[in-house]
Amino acid sequence: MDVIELNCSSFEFTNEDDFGYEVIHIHKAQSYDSFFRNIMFLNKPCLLKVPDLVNSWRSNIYWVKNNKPDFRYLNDNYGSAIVPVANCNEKYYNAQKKSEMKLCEFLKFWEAYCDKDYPSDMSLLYLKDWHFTKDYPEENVYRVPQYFASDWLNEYLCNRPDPSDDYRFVYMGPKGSWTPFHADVFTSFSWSVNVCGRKKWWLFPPGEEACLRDRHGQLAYDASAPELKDNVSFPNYHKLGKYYEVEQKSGEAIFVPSGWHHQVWNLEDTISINHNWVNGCNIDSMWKSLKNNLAAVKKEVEDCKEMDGWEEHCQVMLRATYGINYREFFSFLHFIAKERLRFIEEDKQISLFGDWLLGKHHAVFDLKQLKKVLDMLIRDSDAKALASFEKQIYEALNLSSQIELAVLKIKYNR
Ligand SMILES: O=C(O)CCC(=O)C(=O)O
Ligand SMILES: [Fe+2]
Repeated sequence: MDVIELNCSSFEFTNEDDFGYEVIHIHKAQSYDSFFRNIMFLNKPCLLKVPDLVNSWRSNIYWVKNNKPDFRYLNDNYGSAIVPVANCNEKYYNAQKKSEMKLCEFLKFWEAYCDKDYPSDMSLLYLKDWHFTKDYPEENVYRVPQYFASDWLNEYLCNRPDPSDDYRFVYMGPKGSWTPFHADVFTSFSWSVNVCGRKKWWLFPPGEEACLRDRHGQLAYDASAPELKDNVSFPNYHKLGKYYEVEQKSGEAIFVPSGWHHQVWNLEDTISINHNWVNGCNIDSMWKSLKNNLAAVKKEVEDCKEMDGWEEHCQVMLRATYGINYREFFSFLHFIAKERLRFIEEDKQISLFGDWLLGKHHAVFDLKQLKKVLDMLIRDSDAKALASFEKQIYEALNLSSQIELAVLKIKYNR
């Protein structure tokens, strides 16, 4: 197995020398270290045209025939799977209407849609967010590229005693299917690789989305809609600054940074693999967004602030609207920190997604980043106000000291 190492652990990462954004194109295999420092840590978008990235993937070998999805293979092997499908022509609140169906039904639609030459008057279905690896753990249809292997979020979710939903997906859709304007869950990163087909991406640097809010503050559903140009409905659209259009071809990978809003179109019949993930480079961003979401919840229910258990109630609402609350966030940090400490102190190796091995320097980086967030959590006034969180604050304090000691030991090689 290959080890993912980060060179010079003593180097303090800063993002002060960040001179703005361009979409970086990588044409050949780059070192993990270089991708980590120059792209992921600086939160810059990137298109990776690494030769042969997908050539050995089973999905590339079996799911594709003559550069098109192999409907027959997919049907024969997974036809009975229940998959989530969006209707790209039907808006439901600010998203596409979603339903579930058997994969064989979706494939039947897709084949007919192609045969009829992609008619505009037919429903346009898009299979998205299929937890394929969870449904078919033995299939091993792709290998997580090393650049994306440091993935705390799925590492945590997949190792829970009750493995809940992960963030590892397969997308399949005909030419013309698309994903509305959005930013990803928890301000996570996302990576996406086209097994076949092509996508067009629009990527908006953090903050630009404010220009795509309507006069009620609602985010645009379609960033390309003509009504955005209407000054009354979208009063800030004229202030929109630079955004990026990227075409991602078959076999190419895209890295979408934290907090970047995006919209995506399939330019051909496309199958892609996609993960959302969080690691030491964007954990602070997840923490900030958790805090912002709690602030929004508190504002919403501030008129009953005097009620008994109001803080607790806000946490329940946070869980319902954002997906996690403080307790779960802490349990996530705790799990990753313990794993890294065991590795450093007891040499218990950590195998990452894609069968990459975590290097010692990387584990030290992870621990330092974890400590920063734990220290913010310990000092956080919302956390302190939460009576039932007292034990977690105490544990966070403990963990933070353990990390400090472990990092010092490594530094002085004891
Ligand atoms: O490929 C798509 O349609 C959407 C993918 C996406 O939003 C993502 O990877 O974050
Ligand atoms: Fe996304």
